[in-house]
Amino acid sequence: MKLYTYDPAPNPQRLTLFLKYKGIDLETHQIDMMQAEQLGEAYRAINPACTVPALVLDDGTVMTEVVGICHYLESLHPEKPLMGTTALEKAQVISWDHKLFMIAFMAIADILRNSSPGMVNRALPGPLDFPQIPELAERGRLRLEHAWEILEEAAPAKGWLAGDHFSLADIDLHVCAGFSGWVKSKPPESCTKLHAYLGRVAAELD
Ligand SMILES: N[C@@H](CCC(=O)N[C@@H](CS)C(=O)NCC(=O)O)C(=O)O
Repeated sequence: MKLYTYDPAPNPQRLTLFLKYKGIDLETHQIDMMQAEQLGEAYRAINPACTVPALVLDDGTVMTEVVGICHYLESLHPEKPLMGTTALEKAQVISWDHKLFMIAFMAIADILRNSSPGMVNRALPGPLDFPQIPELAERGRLRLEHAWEILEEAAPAKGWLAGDHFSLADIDLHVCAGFSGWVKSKPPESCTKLHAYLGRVAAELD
C-alpha cells in the first residue's frame, strides 16, 4: 500500500501521529499543497476528491478519510490500540472524532479558508472552486470560542478523552489545538484543565 500525504496539513498530521504512535511504516509520497499538486491531473487520477491523505491499497482501493484509514490499519496492526478497546471506548473514539470535526476543525477551516488571501476561491477543499464568504470566517471565530469552552469542560484530569486508553480522539484534539494557531487562536489561559490535558497528550506523543 502507498500513502499520499502532505506533512504540514492537519488531516495528514492526524494520520502521521497515529502511524508513529503505533510504529507503522508505510511507503509515503508527499503531495505538495503549496504547489497545488492536490489539484493536478496526476493526483486527481488517484483521488478525484483532491484531498490528502489518501491510502492506496495493493488491489487499487483508495481510502480518503483519516478515520476510515485508521480503522483499517488498526485491524491490520492491533498492537498499541488507538481506536478503543471496549464497545464503549470504540463508540467514544468515533463520537469524539466526529464532534471535534464538527465543533472545532470546521470552525478553524471556515476562518482560514474564508479569510486567507491565498485561499480566494478555495473556500472548500476539493475539485470545485467556491468563493470565500467573510461572514463564515466571523462565525468561525465565535464557534471556536464556544468549542474551547466545551473542550475545557470535557478535558479529563486523569485518563483520556475516550476513557482509560490514549486514542485517536486525543491525537485529534492535539492536532486541532495546533491547527488553531494557523488562525492565531489558541485555548484561552482560563482553560486550565484543557491546557493540562494537552500537555499530557503532547508528552504521550513525544
Ligand atoms: N475527510 C478528509 C478530509 C481531508 C482534507 O480535507 N484534507 C485537506 C488537508 S488538511 C486537503 O486535502 N485540502 C485540499 C485543499 O485545500 O485543496 C479526511 O478525513 O481525511
